[in-house]
Amino acid sequence: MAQSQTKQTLDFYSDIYRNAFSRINGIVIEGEQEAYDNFICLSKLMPDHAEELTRLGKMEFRHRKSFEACGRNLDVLPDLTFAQEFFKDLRATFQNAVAHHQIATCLLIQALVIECFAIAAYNNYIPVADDFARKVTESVVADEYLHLNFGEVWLKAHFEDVKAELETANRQILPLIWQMLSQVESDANAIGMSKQFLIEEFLVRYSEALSQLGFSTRDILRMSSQGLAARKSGTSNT
Ligand code: PL3
Ligand code: FE2
Ligand code: FE2
Repeated sequence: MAQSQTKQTLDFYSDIYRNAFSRINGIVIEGEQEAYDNFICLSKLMPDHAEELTRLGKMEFRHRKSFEACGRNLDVLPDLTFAQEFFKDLRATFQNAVAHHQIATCLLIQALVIECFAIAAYNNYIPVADDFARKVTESVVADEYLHLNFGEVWLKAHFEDVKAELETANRQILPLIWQMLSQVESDANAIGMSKQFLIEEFLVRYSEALSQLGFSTRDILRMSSQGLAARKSGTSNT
């Protein structure tokens, strides 16, 4: 397959690789930091689950440290300024939901969308990673399934009450995710990953999660393709 062909030609110490990796590494470090912040916010919004959410947040903090080690191992400095800009809109959307006490929206953003995005990214990175980063990423991705599961369990238990809120949140968030994927496309290619695989893996994980909650196939297809068709045909703002 295309990924393994690319792998043979990757030079982890070339300028091209290290330059792209400084932004990708920055994104995953900042992404783990955002995830930590989001779980801490959630622990305040959901006092009954505060202990578990704090525990999940601490895992994200360890992930950040692990990915910092991956950058150091290749002697690459993560571009955190770029990464903060990359997450800006997603962060603002989450913070707005926090301000309005929209727990379901917060969980959709962090526990479903961001975690599915991370699982898709990490699973695609593992086959093309250097040995050190591969081991790190394998152990990180195992944790991300637990984070996804937390959101699935809570949202499923409150499904009828939160269904409409989730559809609205989905409409807001998915176009941002497609935009973020486009921004990272050329750097992801330079380190041996493909945008198409990222989209596919994201859609598989996200639609499985929506189905767990109780959405119908029709709902899932409508929701998971939100903003995708419009972007392709050149129309912005769905
Ligand atoms: C949740 O625990 C962490 C969220 C991190 C989100 C990362 C998204 C990364 C998208 C960029 C694709 C490149 C992946 C490279 C993997 C090292
Ligand atoms: Fe994480
Ligand atoms: Fe996570």
